[in-house]
Amino acid sequence: MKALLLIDIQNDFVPGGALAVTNGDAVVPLANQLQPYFGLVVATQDWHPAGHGSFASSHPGRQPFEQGELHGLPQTLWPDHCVQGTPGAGFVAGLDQHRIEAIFRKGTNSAIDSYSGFFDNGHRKSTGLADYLRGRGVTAVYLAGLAADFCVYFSALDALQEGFTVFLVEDATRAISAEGYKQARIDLAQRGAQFVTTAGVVVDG
Ligand code: VGL
Ligand code: ZN
Repeated sequence: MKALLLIDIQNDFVPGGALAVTNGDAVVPLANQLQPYFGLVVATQDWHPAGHGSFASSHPGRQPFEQGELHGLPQTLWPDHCVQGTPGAGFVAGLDQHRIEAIFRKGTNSAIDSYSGFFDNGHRKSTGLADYLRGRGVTAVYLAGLAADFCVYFSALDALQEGFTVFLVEDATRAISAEGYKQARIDLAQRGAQFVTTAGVVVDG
């Protein structure tokens, strides 16, 4: 069984949002088009408490996009984004939500960031996503959403490590940094991830 994982298709990651990914809104119609081809659709949601440790605003004198540290782990410092219950944390209005059977929230602990939908960045705590997928008989996951070089990338890495067959629906993602995604793509390919397009999924069923 194959599942579609819709990663962080939230207002703060599309143009007009606090951590807007260039053309991030372009993934929305593709995410909608993909959904009927999957037996299971799951979404992840970046869901930070106010004052989260990944926010530059929590580090006096530091600016967004600088490299910092969070409890011993290297941490990119972000603009405040996806604060629980704010409009920025909501799913993009155009996203078809009626097939989404479960939503896995992450980044809820102020002391650690969580790019992957499976684990926090220190791999200390599971979100339960892998067990949920296995419980539903899923063997292959297709990833779409934002951002290709952060939450999609790290979700794909963990999905591979958890033993799933991993497909990235490449036209249905956008990156924060083109250079960052270039490196991420090489790494994912080396680890056995496969790259497909929305049209390919739709044609092959
Ligand atoms: C993300 C940076 C910080 C993402 C989340 O969804 O890719 N990136 N938080
Ligand atoms: Zn975040």
